[in-house]
Amino acid sequence: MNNENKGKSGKIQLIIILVFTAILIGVAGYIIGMRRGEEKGQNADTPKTTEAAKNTGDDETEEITEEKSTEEKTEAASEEKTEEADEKSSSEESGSEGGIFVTVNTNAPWQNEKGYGFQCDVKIQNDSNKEYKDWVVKIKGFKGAEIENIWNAEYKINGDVLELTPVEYNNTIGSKTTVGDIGMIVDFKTEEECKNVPKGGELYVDGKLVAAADAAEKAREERKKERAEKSTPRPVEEGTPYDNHGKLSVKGTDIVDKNGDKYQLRGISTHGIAWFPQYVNKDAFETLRDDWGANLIRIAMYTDEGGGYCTDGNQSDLKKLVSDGVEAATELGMYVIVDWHILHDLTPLKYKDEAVDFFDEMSSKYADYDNVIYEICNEPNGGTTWDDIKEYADIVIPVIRKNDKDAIIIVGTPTWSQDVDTAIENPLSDYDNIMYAVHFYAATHKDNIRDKAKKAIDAGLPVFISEFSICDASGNGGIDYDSADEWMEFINDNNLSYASWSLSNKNETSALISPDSDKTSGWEDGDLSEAGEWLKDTILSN
Ligand code: IDC
Repeated sequence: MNNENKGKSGKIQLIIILVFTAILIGVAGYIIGMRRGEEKGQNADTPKTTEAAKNTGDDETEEITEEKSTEEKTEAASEEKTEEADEKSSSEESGSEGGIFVTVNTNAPWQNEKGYGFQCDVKIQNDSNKEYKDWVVKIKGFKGAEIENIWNAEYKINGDVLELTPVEYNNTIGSKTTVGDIGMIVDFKTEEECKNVPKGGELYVDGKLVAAADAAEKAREERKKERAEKSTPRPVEEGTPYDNHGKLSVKGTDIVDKNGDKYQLRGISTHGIAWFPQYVNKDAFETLRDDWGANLIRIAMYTDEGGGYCTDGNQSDLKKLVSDGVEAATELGMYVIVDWHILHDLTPLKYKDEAVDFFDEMSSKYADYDNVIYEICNEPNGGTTWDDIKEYADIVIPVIRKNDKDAIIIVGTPTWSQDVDTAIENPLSDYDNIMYAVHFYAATHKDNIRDKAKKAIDAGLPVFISEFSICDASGNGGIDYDSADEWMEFINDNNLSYASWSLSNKNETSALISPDSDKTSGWEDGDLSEAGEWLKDTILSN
């Protein structure tokens, strides 16, 4: 055959193939159209790249399903969305319910011998009723990356895409659970490349896309919109909270202000000040007051860990931080809790002598400050009973009262400040202005803890939610928005005051600042974590 004939017969073959393909596509499109009752069906020959799969509009459904009907599935095409996958990641599904999302959190990069390194954490949150097995996560932007170290997943890099696969324990993602502990240290040559890693990843199961890379981001935007639609903005007060409300006291189960009107403290707790001292600053508190509507700051000083006051911490540095925080809050007319943050020490009796000295010093220093509140034991746990706590409180409260006759004092309760009901039979009735701590993490604690809190309130105990978050009790994991809403309703119905954990950019769900923002005040919306965004909206509205 001469070249010309070769060319001709080549063309004829091509035409036959095209016609045949077109017929196949037409038939498939017709069948799908009938099945779905829709009238779309073009673009059958558009190769579906993973990039295109990020778009979650309805129009894509046809492309994907039709493409499946051609015999020419490339590797990329075989990973395309199926009809089912598309339905899962449609805007409807990526709302607050029923979805599965992959979020990617990156720390601010640091310089190292490879160029720049950062920690990258990957979370797969399954809010759906389904269970997913043998998953693959794909995250773009990894060309030229080197993975120094990875935990809780296997990886490979294909061109631009980082591919993560499970290790044994997280191979199955149960319904309503979150795999929240996958992380790695990544190096790039330039800082720019580090910052280009997107905030979301795609999730594949059996070669099908079940979550698009922007599903989490879209769901977050959607929720923000819903919150804005549902809520009424709180009127802006002229003057500072303290100017308007002055000295607070406890009346019945409520906090009341200088006029005797019921008052609610709404605020933010620092993380451990030894770990995150940079957030104890006046500009930060001012941002929280003016942009978030907060009237309360809680200064959390761990006693037994991470530079703990009673262990390896530098006591004078820690006291300086507490005092900087109290002064800043005072100048801004905000209320401030000085929190003796017991946790690993289990019982407050362990360091009661140190507590006595500390609260003696604090309460004499702040005797004339009407905006200071003392929280004398964050979270007793490990079998510590109410009687143990009462024994401690009966030692520490008189020390404070000697200096400060009427400051509000919050007392922690057994089981990480959950079993407030155990104080009902034997309350601290010898003193005024005492409140009992209830702490919750909305994804873990629900009606069971609310019931205890209600029981205590009904029995006349004033309850203060001096720490909470909307994720699980580890301070990490997925956010449970429904549970968070139920808690806020309970809080507002009972005029409870609250402080949310935590003012930090730690790479954990409860941190209110996004891990890639190192701003220590003046945060814009893009600097906030999802929990931060929720809290800001919540404090700002009723
Ligand atoms: C957590 C922090 C975490 C830190 C840990 C140390 O979020 O970064 O490594 O403490 O033990 C509490 C505690 C609070 C915990 C928090 C989340 O009061 O100190 O902070 N939590 O675990 N009670 C319930 C949850």
